[in-house]
Amino acid sequence: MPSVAAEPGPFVFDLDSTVLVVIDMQRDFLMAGGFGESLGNDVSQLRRTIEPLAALMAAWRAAGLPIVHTREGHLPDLSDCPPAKLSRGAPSMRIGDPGAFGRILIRGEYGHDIVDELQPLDGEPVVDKPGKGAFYATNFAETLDKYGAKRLIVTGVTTEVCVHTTVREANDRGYECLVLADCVGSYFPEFQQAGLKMIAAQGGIFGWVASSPELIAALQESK
Ligand code: TIU
Repeated sequence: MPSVAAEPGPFVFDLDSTVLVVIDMQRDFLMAGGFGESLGNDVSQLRRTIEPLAALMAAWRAAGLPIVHTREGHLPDLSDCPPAKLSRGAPSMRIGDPGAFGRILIRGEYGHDIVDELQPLDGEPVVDKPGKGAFYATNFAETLDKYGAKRLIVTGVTTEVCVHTTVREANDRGYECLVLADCVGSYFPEFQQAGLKMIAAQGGIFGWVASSPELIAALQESK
């Protein structure tokens, strides 16, 4: 079985039971002038993940392996958005308000969709989620079951928010998660660092951490 050099030790995976998960690589979070930047965030911290992630997705697809994408967002009538989430943030920057790329984090709007560089291929599932974690109020678990998934390669944004929530949820459900440091991003460098450390600490309390070139190398060796 392929093995990836990782913290806290090698991550060994099976090509038949491992899914690449790409979390919330949406224009609202990543594009200059979008929602993320309007909140005062530095989107370059997230955008550095696009290139390595595109390379990893190409290698993963070339190996014939499955990718599942997620998007955070809400129905146009906001009926799936808890009032406590909706009332967060300054007026004019709230979910559902008009933003540079359509209504912020609303399904069907341009800004809610995935950046051009990482668009899903036909047939790759896209799981729409109202929360930070991919399991809550979605068909993510059923989607993973269809692929017989036991292990997840976790990528996307943001490290300490949707990536962490999903990894924690997955860990409790029995999945082994490998998080790729160069393919996850946070607006806050200190959260990126601490978020990655928290995953692999204590013997891998939530999972493993490696970089995408190491995973791509392991894939190529397994051919
Ligand atoms: N996808 C995700 O992480 N949603 C967020 O709202 N992240 C922030 O860091 N704000």
